[in-house]
Amino acid sequence: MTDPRAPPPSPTYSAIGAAESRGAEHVDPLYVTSPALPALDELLPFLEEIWRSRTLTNDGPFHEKFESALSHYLGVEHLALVSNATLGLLLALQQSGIRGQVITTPFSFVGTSHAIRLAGLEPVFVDIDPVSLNLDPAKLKAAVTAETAAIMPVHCFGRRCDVATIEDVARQHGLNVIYDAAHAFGVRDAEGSILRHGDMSVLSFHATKVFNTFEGGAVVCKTRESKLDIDRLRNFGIIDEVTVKGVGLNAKMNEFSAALGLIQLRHVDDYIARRRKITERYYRLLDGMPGVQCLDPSTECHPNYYSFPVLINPESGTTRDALYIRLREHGIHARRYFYPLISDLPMYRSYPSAAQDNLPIAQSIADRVLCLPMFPALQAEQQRRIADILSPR
Ligand code: T4K
Repeated sequence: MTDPRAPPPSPTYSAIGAAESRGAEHVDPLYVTSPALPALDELLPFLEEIWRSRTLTNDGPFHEKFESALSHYLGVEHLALVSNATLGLLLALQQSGIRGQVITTPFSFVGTSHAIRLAGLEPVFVDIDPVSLNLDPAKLKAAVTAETAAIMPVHCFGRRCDVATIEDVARQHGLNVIYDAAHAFGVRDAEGSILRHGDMSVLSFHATKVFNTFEGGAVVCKTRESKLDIDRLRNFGIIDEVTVKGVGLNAKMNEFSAALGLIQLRHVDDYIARRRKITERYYRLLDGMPGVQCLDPSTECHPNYYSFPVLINPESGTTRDALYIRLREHGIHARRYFYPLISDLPMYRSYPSAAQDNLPIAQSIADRVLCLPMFPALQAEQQRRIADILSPR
């Protein structure tokens, strides 16, 4: 019997194969992102240093320097490097010591809910706001019960959550707040980094992010004590040769990633400035295009231009999936982040909060969203080509 919650038996997937075989020989593929890297020459002295010292991991000298330089760059006091954001989220939940349910968004990368489940907790999905694409504050308030132990909001696409309401709700009910800030590197509001909100915020430095160390991440903590807890838990809970406290795991950043991170910090302002120009060009190119809706630029924050999602509405005269395939026929690999919703995936769809009528806005956004290529090296000519393909035939 067909599962009613499975993503539509996809004409899409077979069509993609056909699209690729038609388009592949004519054009170089253009992906949704392409990692920004420094010149190899800049990295070589750091690699020579690692080869000389033979310290490859476990809190080496580059790790120490990068942790401190990154805290300074981000304007946060307590930060622990980790090997990726998924493990960072898991460690943050472990450190909080909570039991029970964690309110979160279904409109995110699956790693968000996986971390909750891996920590032995239960995700409770709450619908999103149609403008911010983050947790809807009113629905969040209504969803809190005696079982709720924490909130894990996501600053989706680097757009800041309604942090004031989230923290009000958390204070009233004594809940932990752990932000999934995987997309939010360098985003600031009027008072400083948005990573200062909540008990912890977790960044990703994956290849696809604004700031990459191949793989990597960081947990930004409110207090020094919790940072020291994360330091310990990311290294199996080891305190010294004979003492282990808590069931930690291996979530350490290695020396290569830390060295690369130090160099990437020299360039990240330039990467973000380039992303900004690309974003502005997209707004100009897509202005007035029927049915292709750009998101409202965030007015409260200094953004990082991580992603360029558009919503494909009926006035386009076509569907999101048809445009997705049309782009692929021309070698352009836009992505449907985040479709399907996490709540529609097999391991989550039986939770009561995953019911589709509980999440109408998230469902509607997931069906219409398309993330266009966005990375610092994207050329104006490539953007014009994308806009031409998107425009109504
Ligand atoms: N929370 C949120 C909200 C997240 O978005 C993520 C990750 C996490 C938590 C977990 O963070 P980490 O544990 O990863 O630190 C990608 C990334 O793998 C994932 O990190 C990211 N979010 C998610 C949004 O995107 P995929 O499966 O879509 O990636 P993939 O391999 O299809 O890559 C997308 C495109 O990027 C490719 O078409 C080409 C380009 N690319 C990718 C890689 C890996 C490159 O050019 N070079 C590369 O090395 O998940």
